[in-house]
Amino acid sequence: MAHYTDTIMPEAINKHASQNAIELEYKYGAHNYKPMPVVLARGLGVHVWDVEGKQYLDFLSAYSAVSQGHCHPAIVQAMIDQAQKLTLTSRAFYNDKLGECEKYLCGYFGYDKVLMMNSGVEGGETALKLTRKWAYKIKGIAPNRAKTVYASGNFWGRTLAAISSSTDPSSTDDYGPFLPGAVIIPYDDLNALEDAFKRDPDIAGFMVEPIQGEAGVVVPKEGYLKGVRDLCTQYNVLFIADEVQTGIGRTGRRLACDWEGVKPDILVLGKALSGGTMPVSAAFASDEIMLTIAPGEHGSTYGGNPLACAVTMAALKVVEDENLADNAEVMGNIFRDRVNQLKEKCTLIELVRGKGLLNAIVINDTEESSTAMDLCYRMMEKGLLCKPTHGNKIRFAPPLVIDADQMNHACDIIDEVFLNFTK
Ligand code: IF1
Repeated sequence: MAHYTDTIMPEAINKHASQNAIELEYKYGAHNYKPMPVVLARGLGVHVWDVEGKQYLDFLSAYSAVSQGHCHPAIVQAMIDQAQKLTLTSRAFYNDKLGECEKYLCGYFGYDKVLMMNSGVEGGETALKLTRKWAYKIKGIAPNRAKTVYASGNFWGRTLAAISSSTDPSSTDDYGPFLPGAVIIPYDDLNALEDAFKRDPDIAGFMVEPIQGEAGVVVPKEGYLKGVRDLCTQYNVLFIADEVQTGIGRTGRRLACDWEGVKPDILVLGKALSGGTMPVSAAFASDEIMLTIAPGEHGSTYGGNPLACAVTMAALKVVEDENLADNAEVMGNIFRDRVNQLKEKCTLIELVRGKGLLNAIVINDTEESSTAMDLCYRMMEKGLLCKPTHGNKIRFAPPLVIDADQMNHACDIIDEVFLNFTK
């Protein structure tokens, strides 16, 4: 049996407190991540501070979970208030927060019902289980025959069901056997989608990200989502929108699907649903779909707990009260304009793409090159935190509360690093 040496110890950084924290994680924690060598201790708004007190602009936002800004006072206060009353009852009993939150969520996103879970992947699993129930009880597909279509390059989490639909070896290697029933087609390809529907009457759902995040902020052609909606309607297949990363204002609209005015049959949300305070996810659907799951057939200990409900309502109220979707659109335009200006002077940049404040710069180098990571290290030294996604793409996703001065300051750092970059 090969004994794999662990990842090497991150390069020593000449700061004792940070190094101590890194060494503790290295010694006592699984090596399932390779973080950038910065140890964060505080966050507020768009800023975070490391243990030595250095300030950074956070342009990752915990992968779009901290959209309302770090430690938003209204969300934290809601958490404190509820935490001193009642945090968890399980669903064995009712509580005074879940119904209020469910009504708020259904009114906010326009669905009959919602099923609250915890992590984003649990939201996706809920959507997949609803699709199967609907397949057998409503569409009439033969037992254990239902299939769901996914787009290559998708990422909806790390559970075995999620990686069973993955096309990324780093998600799937050495984790088999996989769950059957996943059909993979190319992203942003309506002909491939219709061919799959025509070919296989056992297809019950199509789960898709309106913009593929992990794949490198891949924005589909205008009309793709409308085409998905129409084909799913025509072939009686559930359109499942995974908006865990694109939802809740991130792309400049309440939901990324709103850019094309389409309504998915099942909507999956997570991340910013709680404003980056605790794991909260949710699957939304019509009564016809949602009521295919009977009591005792799905759930989780913490799903819809009173603390999560209080935080979720506060977090969404912030998105509305502070017009964060509109701000994301305006600030995102500043970002892409500035990077396109930089592109005229810098051969490192192949292109910049995204919507709202979900953007990526594609670096003019191979996927295997270290250029994107090297640039991120330099930006980190200058006080801007971001990280590559898949090789040569750097994702830039700040909290949606960012203002024009902060955005231009971040772009000044990007300019300085890119224009002075040498290998
Ligand atoms: C990690 C990626 C991003 C997601 C979409 C569902 C989930 C995610 C569209 C599951 C989660 C996170 C997972 C996190 C890093 C981050 C990520 F790089 F992994 F792929 F954002 F792109 N749908 N994405 O993006 O939500 O269960 O994590 O709450 O695993 O390191 P979760």
